[in-house]
Order: sequence, then structure tokens, then C-alpha cells
Amino acid sequence: MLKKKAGLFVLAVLLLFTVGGQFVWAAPDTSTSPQSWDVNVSLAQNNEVSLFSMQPRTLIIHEGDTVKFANNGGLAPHTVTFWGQTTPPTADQIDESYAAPSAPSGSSWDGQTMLNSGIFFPGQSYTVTFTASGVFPYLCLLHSSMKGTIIVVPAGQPIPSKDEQQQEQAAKLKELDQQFADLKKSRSVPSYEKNKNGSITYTGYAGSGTPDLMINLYSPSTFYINEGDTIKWVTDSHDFQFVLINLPKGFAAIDEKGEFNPLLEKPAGGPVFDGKEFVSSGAIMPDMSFQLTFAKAGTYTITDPLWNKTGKVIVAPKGAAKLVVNNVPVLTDVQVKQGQTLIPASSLSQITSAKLVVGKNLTKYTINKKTYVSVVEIVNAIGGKYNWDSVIKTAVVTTK
Ligand SMILES: [Cu+2]
Repeated sequence: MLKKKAGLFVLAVLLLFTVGGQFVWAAPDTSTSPQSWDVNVSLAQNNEVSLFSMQPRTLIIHEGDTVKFANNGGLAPHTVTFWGQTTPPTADQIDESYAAPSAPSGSSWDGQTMLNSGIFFPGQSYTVTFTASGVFPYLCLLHSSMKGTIIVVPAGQPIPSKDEQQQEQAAKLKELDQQFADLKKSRSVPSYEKNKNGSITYTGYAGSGTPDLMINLYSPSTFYINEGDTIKWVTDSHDFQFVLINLPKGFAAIDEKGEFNPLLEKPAGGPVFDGKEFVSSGAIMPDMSFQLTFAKAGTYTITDPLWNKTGKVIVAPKGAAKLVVNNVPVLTDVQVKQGQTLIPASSLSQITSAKLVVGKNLTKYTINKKTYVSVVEIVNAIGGKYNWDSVIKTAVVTTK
């Protein structure tokens, strides 16, 4: 019976890789001596993005092989939990007892019982020797999107070699790099809607996530708004996110004892921000949001001291027109006169290093004895695109 079962698993593995067609199975591994394999239980890339998943998601090994599950993330604890042949508990049955390992690291496992690493932190790992064939799904109890599968094949049967599985993994990581770049770009501009009182509510992300990635960025990283406007931060990240303004000096997210700063646990300040008060969103989980109305012009830094990221909110005076060049706010006195967007001639260098002469290349406009130039004329002279968004009173220029 056991033999027949193992045969089916080999067939399943073969199907997986012929149907998927991604493996060029050049040198199958038919080794009979035990090997060690590695799985990243999350993997910190840089401060902007982490693999918040099991990598590789699917690993094919032989009976008797050992897998080291290593938490290579930057901050979050995880678990590696196999239900085996047991009935998985419901979400509300999972209590503190699951924080402890069901068997110590280094144990052998036959796929029958539950095997739970318990909570382990970055830099820590959990090692398992798989003694029976089978397809064994597992997950992290703290982050339900973190799932993986270990496929165990009888010793001596062919499996893709370690090199091939590593190449496949490298290709996947490249794909994820692109996924990150695409998402970052698509969220670099906020969405917005106009409120009944004429103010604008912008929506951005306090953190982003895909099934494989956790993106540790405010998107957009800079908001350019007017007094009276509101920003709503949402998140589809895997873990809670924060928006804090005017942090107390020496603020630490986690103290020496590993405890959370109580200021992170409770929302503070708002819903209208006067420019001076301490504001904390509290923990923003996926499907939650945090909203703040900015009453005073100024430039404010927003901070997430837990994930160590910052962003900016630039608030222009009420009703003032704004100029954004290549996604970067240009802070200057923007005037709209007879359908023309004008900026002081003295601000020309903030847009271009090209030598444009007022009165020769650019028409001279005078308002209150000050010299202004037309943004459209500048764009025409240096090449690029100009768009006037009348809802948010913003001239949007792209020169590259
Ligand atoms: Cu996790």
C-alpha cells in the first residue's frame, strides 16, 4: 500500500513539472544519500521590500532529507506548521499554545501528526527530517498568505536537482523584482475624490503587499495637498502599518524588553491635524484605514517607526494652485491667469537647467510688480507633457 502511494506521488511530481513545463529536467537527482535543503521563511531584500512568503513555495526532496526553514526576514516572527493527517483547528481554536514548538527543531516527521515550529524570529530556524513520502502543505499561523508545500519522494526516485530547483527559484525572484517595480510605479500617484465642501480626499497606501511580497513604502511617498484636504491611508500589506506625525524625541517602537511602545497601540490626535500635535494612526490592518485632515500649510514627515519608513505631506495654502514636475512637487507661487499657469521667473531653475531667457524664449508676465513665466511655454521649449488638473488645481508636467 505504501509503495503504491509513493508511486502516485512520483507521478504527481512528474505531472507538476511536465504540465508546468518550467523545468528543463536536465540532470535528475536520484540520490540515495540524505541531503539538506533550505527554505526562506520570508527574506528581507532591502528596506523597501521583503519576500513575505515561503521561498521556494514548493520544494521537492527525498525521504530522509532534511529541510532547514530559516526566518530570514527583517522583523516579523513566523511559524512553520504542518497539519499532517490531523484536522486543522479553526482560527479561534488557535491559542497561545501554538507559540511553542510541538517537537524540537531537528526532529524527524512522518507526515502523520501535526508538526509546528512554534514562533521563531529573524535569525532563527527550524529543521525537520522528512521520513515518509507525500505532499505536505504547510503555513505560517501568523500570516495566512504564507503557505508552502514540501513534496517528499522515495529515496532513489528522480527529483529535480538542487541546482535546477535553485535556478527555478532565481527566475521566480526576478519575476518578483518586476512585480515590485510595477506595483511601486502604479501606486506612485494617489487617487482622490472631491468632497461636498470643495476639499479633496486623497487615498494612498500605508503599506502594500502581494501574495509573495511585503512592500514597506508609503505610496505615494509624498502627498502634495491644500489646507483642508484629507488623506486616507489604506493597506493591503501582510502586517500592521503605522502613520505617525511629530514623534516624541527618542521614540522607540519596541523597548529593551521587546514590548511595544504604548503610543503605538492607541490612536492619538486627529481627525484634524493642526500642524503641532502628536498624531498616531494606531495599528492599521489590511481592510482598515486611517484618515487625517490637514488644517495648516507646511511640510510634515510621516513615520512608521516599526517598519522604519518615512513619507512626506506637503500642504499648500487653501485654494493655492500647485505644480508637480516628474512626480516631484515644485514649491513655488503658482498663479493661474487667463488660462495660463504662471510661476515666478526666479523658480525657473527648479524645473529646468536649460538657459531660457525671459522676454526672448519666454513671454514676460507681470503680477504685482513680480515677473512670471508660463509653465506651458517652458514645457514647449524643453520638451515634455503638460496637463492641468482643475479638480486638484495642479499643473502636472512630465519632462522625461
Ligand atoms: Cu508569518
